Amino acid sequence: MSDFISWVSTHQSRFEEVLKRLLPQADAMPQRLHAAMRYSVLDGGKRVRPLLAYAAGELSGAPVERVEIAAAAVELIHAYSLVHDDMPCMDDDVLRRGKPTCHVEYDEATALLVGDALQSLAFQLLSEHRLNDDAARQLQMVKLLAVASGSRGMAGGQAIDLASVGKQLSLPELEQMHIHKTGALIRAAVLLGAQCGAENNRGNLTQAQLDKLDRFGKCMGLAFQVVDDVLDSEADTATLGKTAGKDADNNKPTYVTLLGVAEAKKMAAELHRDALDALTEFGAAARRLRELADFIVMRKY
Ligand code: GRG
Repeated sequence: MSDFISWVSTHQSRFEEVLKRLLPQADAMPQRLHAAMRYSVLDGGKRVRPLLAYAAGELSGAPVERVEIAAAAVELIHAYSLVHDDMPCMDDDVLRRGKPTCHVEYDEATALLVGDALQSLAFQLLSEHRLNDDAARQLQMVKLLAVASGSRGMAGGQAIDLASVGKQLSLPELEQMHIHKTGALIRAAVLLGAQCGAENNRGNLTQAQLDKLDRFGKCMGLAFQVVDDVLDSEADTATLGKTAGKDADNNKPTYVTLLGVAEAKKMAAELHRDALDALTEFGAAARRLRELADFIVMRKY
């Protein structure tokens, strides 16, 4: 097994335990809601955002126990967005992470509450654990995730997405949609991981360095979506663990419908290169972030 694959699998397993510990237990009242929350979050997903947070934390020298709280907050927001996105009022999908979607396994009202409760839990985690020695910096981190998930971030991107069905978008318009819908949370994962300050403050990066990481996150957020569009058009449902070809079926504009597969792949490669350029000054300390960038553009699911 390559060193990177082993790093990924160690961190995925470790993170699963973190989530199991942080989520409410299924036998605690209200049991059905808690069971549905655990069903929607545990045992599935690539955990790309938490892995990016771990890698950014390694780069900044942040204590891993702090990084994984921030990573969990981001993953809970991501999980909530998937649960809501799959509901009949949005994408109306029956399969997610290779199993029935939350509203199919439980019911629509429960799925709505699962999303609400996961979002609240994310902010509870960010506020009840010490993530940075500097309280003002920690408050900025809470704000960062709030903006990334709200109407100027992921939820706003989703609103643009819903409004764009059946419309012809220009490339800049499509880019704006995805920078918000998918990119904002990926960027937040990188920045939050990096800002979990070490007890001895070694973890504090300069603003210029954080800007470089932000550039990396922005490029990889968009690259992730371009690759997602290519996979949606090329891969099968069994490999993806979610319904393939959904965007075309729903008459949604994508990088593939706008540019064609070959140009979309070229665009992903350019974004990948720009992302790696942003890491140049970090040298060997950014090794895991580079490897994750390679994984994101080369992934098959
Ligand atoms: C409902 C507020 C709200 C937002 C929904 C994330 C999202 C916004 C919609 C999901 C639809 C979608 C297919 C988005 C494209 C990119 C994406 C986020 C894919 C899923 O993320 P992965 O591949 O999933 O990281 P896993 O299951 O591996 O965690």
